[in-house]
Amino acid sequence: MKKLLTLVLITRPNQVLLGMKKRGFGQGRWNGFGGKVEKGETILEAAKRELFEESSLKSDDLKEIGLIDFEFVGDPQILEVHVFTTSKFEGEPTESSEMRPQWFNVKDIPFDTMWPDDHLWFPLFLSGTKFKGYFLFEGHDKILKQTLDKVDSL
Ligand code: 6OG
Repeated sequence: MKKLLTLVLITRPNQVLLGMKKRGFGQGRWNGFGGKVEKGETILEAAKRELFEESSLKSDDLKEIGLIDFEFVGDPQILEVHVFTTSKFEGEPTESSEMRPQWFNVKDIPFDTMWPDDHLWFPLFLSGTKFKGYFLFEGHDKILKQTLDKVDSL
């Protein structure tokens, strides 16, 4: 059983935009913008929609850079997260009911307040390297197993 999700990371020179998740899955953690792919939309359409809903930003330039499968002990559902990035966007980051956006210098990314997988693959994202990963979680804080590979295409 797989559930498709999106995650969008917006950049500008030496900075990345993250949102503080205010409710739901991942509450209290900084993350990119995204959510579930709905029936009748493509993964890219979902990525754009969630980006706009959560940050008020629009982009027609999202590039897929990563694909990560997350499994949680005791849960048969695998989360298949499609990670996109762009530096071309329109609008001003605006707080939504889900997310409070904030720019971070790439040297000051708040990994302590993010999902524990992020510090492993962010260096690949930040260097423009495409990647595929798998993380098995016990609860929301502990990674039991992981794979992470650079790929030429997703
Ligand atoms: P909603 O359920 O709120 O979308 N997501 C994760 N992101 C990271 N960095 N690490 C994880 O490790 C994640 N699990 C899920 C995908 C959830 C949002 O959170 C992302 C979606 O953007 C377990 O609709």
